[in-house]
Amino acid sequence: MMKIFILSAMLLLILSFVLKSQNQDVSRAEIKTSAVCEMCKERIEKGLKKIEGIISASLNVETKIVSVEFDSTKITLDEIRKGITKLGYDADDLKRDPKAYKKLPKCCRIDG
Ligand SMILES: [Cu+2]
Repeated sequence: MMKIFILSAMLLLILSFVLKSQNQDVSRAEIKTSAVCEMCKERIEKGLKKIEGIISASLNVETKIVSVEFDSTKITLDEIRKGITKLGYDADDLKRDPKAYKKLPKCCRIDG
């Protein structure tokens, strides 16, 4: 009896895992930001990873491009761009949020 219980519990676990991975639709995107230094990199990467639906974020300081992996069933590319602007940075054609920008350390502001 116990064996059957454990077996069915395991099956259920596997099934839910498979369903979960099927429901996820992983997309990749590259977004141009206005990051200037390592601190910006950290802020953007950490800030993005906190957003639901974003799987990974990696910014290249030299190109200012952040590569994002996200679950497109949970978040859209535009919402990710908006998330970046709320951190105080431009994202492609979207302008940074002025309030968030003001809170950035001086070295992270483009116009000093
Ligand atoms: Cu910076």
